[in-house]
Amino acid sequence: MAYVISNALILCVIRDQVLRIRASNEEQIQLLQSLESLETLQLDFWKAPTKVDSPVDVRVPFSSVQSVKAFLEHNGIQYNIMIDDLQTVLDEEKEEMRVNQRLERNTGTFNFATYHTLDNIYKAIEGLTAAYSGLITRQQIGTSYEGRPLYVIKFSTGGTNRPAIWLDAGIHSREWVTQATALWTVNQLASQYRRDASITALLDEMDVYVLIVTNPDGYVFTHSSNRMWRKTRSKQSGSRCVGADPNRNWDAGFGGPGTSKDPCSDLYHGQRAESEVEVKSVANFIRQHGNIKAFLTIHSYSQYLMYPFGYKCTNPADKTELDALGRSAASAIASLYGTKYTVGTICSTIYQASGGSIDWSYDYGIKYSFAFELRDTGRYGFLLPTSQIIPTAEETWLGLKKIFEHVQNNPY
Ligand code: BHK
Ligand code: ZN
Repeated sequence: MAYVISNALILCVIRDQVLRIRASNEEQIQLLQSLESLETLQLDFWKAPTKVDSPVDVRVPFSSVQSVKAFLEHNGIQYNIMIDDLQTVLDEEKEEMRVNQRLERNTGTFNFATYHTLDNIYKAIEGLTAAYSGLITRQQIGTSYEGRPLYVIKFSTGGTNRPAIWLDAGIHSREWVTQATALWTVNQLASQYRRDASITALLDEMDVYVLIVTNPDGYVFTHSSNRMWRKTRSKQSGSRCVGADPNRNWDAGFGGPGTSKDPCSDLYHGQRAESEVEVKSVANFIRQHGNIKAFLTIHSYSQYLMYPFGYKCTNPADKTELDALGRSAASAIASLYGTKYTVGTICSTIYQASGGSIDWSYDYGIKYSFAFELRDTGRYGFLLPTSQIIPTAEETWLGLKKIFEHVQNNPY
């Protein structure tokens, strides 16, 4: 009998959990930060502890669950269990993908409503370029650390080096709804030319560049080995740990607050600005192009629409305009399914974070620099169910269109 009981116990307790923690004062924030720096606990902060009252989501490995809960309770820090059994959610995601992919094979059509491997995303890109050959072309802007092509899709109806909009997704590999949304967006943009008046007007004047998988090595790794991988996969000399945070690797306050010099950290800034080839390839592309008017980057999760700065907590010169535009995009997003976004600077919305892409693009002179954080607010976090891919892409599209229209109507 005891044997059966211990078996059942093993069955129900061997699982990682995601806790949502609410610090109610500065002292508790400090306590959480000290927890974060204890490497033996192997905590994975999905949202970092920085502000009183803004929830902190942390993945706790099974081996640390008891001690972390005891620590929180001992210090009177409030928490609740966001994901009781992470493995179950991962298994469900795998099963959803399996069912969706079978559907795809049977119908012979690409399914935008599921998550795909890198190979299949790249095949879809080929398919789209063939289907819309007069409108879109595929351009390789570089090669990832492990040797994979970085493909940008270019929308152009003519002209040379027209003013252009940049859109990237998947710089953090585990944010799967972002690559899926960007792929849906490419298809939508292509199919709306000569259908939707504002998209037609946009593409008659401007080009659009979309990088769907900014961090392909990380993306492959999330499929093969560790679904929760965020960084690149570059080797770090003198460390057994791999990868740098590509959104801490840009030349904007490099190495400042909100970064780590520890290669084992998820916030590791890398050896130097643009040390990550994926970052350098995009930065080179933007510099060489010379006529980019908007720089939009897509992350998940939290439902934020943010503008600079993150490396400092001062407002950008264009704050009034960016804030108004951000709010109008957020209300467009909410108009479809009621999804509520918070709009503001990176520093005021999330936390101080240095070396991020939109700070670099803004300081480089690209006024319309925004970062999206798509659904949700933490129920599933990075593991957003496939049933939410299309609704997320649809509502995001409305926000993107507001920004596109404003950029087109406000040349500078
Ligand atoms: C976004 C843009 C610029 C600076 C910070 C952020 C927040 C982002 C990050 O890099 O820490 C949060 C995140 O990955 C979850 O998408
Ligand atoms: Zn991210």
